[in-house]
Amino acid sequence: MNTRTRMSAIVAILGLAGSLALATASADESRTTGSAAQVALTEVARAQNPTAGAAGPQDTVWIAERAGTVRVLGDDGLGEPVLDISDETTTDGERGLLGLAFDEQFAHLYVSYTDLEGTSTVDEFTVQDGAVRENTRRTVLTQEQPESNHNGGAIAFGPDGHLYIALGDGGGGGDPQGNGQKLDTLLGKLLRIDPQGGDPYAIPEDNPFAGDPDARGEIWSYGLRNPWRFSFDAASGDLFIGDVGQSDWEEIDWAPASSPGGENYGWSQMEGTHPFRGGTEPANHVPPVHEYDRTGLGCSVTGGYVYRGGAIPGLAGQYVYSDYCDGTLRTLEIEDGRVTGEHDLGVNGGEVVSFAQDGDGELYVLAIGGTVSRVDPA
Ligand SMILES: [Ca+2]
Repeated sequence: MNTRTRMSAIVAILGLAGSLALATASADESRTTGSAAQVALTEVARAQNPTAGAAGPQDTVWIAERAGTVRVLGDDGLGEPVLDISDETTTDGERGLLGLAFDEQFAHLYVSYTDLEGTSTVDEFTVQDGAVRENTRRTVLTQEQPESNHNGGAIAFGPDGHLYIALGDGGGGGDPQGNGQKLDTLLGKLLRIDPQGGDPYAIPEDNPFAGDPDARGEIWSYGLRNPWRFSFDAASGDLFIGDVGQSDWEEIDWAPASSPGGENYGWSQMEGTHPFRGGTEPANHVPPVHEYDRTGLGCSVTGGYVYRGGAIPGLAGQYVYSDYCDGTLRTLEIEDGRVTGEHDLGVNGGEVVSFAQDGDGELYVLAIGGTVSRVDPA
């Protein structure tokens, strides 16, 4: 199987192919300052279609597998499943177990998945002594999905202690319902809720649309197409969102930790910095801090993390990301919301679908084909 055929097969497996066109070519780096950090990828485990990972209790890393299992990374790879919801999800389209997160004290585990009807679901479990208590399960939030693609699915706690949930525009291609710009739907949004503050959750009073009768109070920011992966800088608290493009532009969105929320990232009036299908740029459009086209660097951005580990000093403070179709690890240097440097780390993680960050700030690269690799110094 040649590379292109193999890539096409893999894209079909994840179901991203509908809106994607694979491209081969090389593109010049437009801005490169200094030299890239010297890194190597060390395979630390094999997983069954890993989709997400999170730092867990007692310095562990927990890995979510697409079909519905969660396993803990140990010295000899992944252990036996510590949670199994495989009879409650499917892997058609872009569905499956798509995200997991712990709260700050590792008191609760949250999982994000599509249920048997394709409905995006976030469930909560109590964690005691490092173990999931399955009889404590509670559904926190659900959102029906009109199509099987663009589910988003990433979840993470922010530095403010609230749970952020990324939801795609509902799918179908081109945002046919215009959900990205509608404030009366959770689709095409990044949400912010307090899962412990109410039943099933509370809306923080300082959310940008809390109390607005014409908007959903859960919305933190909007105008997103498929915010597949997002993260907070563990040092600064700044927010980074990798928003997968429709057909031309992959983008990374950014907001400072001091943001009051309400950012409009433009979709589906805009794709990156470009009007989409005759769209008009919203007056409050927050353009991406970085975008790239489909002429060589890939076709589906995979958002990562700002590196805050100690093993690779040359990588400190850089935002590490990749692309599902390209697999190359790349970094951005960002100052005050502006990209001041771009680097190609010269290593390839395969079909990179996700990154994970452990309690020490070290990064892991997850490829849908099954490898879990740690980013090490070369
Ligand atoms: Ca955008």
